[in-house]
Amino acid sequence: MHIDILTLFPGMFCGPFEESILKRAQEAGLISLAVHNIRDWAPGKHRQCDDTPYGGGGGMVMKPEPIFNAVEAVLGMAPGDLAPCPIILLTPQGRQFTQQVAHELARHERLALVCGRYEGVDERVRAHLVTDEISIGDYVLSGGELAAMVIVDAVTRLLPDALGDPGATLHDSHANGLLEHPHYTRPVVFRGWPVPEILLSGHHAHLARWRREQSLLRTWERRPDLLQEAQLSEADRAYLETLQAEASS
Ligand code: 9D3
Repeated sequence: MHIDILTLFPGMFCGPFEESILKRAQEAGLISLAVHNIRDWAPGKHRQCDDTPYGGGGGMVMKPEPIFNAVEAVLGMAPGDLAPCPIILLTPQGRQFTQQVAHELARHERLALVCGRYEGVDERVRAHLVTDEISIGDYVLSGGELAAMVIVDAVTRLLPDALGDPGATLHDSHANGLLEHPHYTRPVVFRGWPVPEILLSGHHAHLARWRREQSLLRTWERRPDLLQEAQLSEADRAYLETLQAEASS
């Protein structure tokens, strides 16, 4: 997979792309990331990329020309060409990024991520250049850069072999629609707090049921909304009913 990122702040991407999974995935040739400075395609001596909004009201708006020029050059498009890959604008007005959207994006060979700044981008970028608009959640960021990093991270770890373990993403929270059971490692007693006995017992069937119930308990306590969509067995439903009964007594 190849991801082009277009931004006014290319320096922001240096750290995150050079560590851990993203670093290894690039070294392994699973993914290539190219960060482009939109300012390089801005015309004029001052390479101005923002301007005041028509109609007034404060703040600044990203000019369309540098963004169109940058995207067309990077993707090898002529003006008016059909987009050769998804061209995604990161904006608070986009559809919300979820694990499902990450899976959807991971199916493409190439993506272009356009990072908005200031109050937003000229509407003609939305209307005539981008093919998709994504937000990472309902909070106010300073621009699309951190959102682009979040998307690159979530998509990369879905690429086959990115984690060295083909099954690893199946266990992820949200992959099976429930929160995860608690995890413990050595020492068996830490500051007087022991690891639950069941984890040491070797009863594989009991352990599996315990983990499933811990997972259901956590989800019921913290994210009951997730239970609506989760795949639940009869045993799962029976356990949830005991929780419900305890709570209402
Ligand atoms: C003060 C301006 N805002 C009114 C609430 C509108 C606004 C414009 C631009 C708010 C934030 C931004 C910059 N944010 C992004 O470009 C952005 C973003 C975000 O803020 N939250 C979640 N996902 C994203 S993706 C891009």
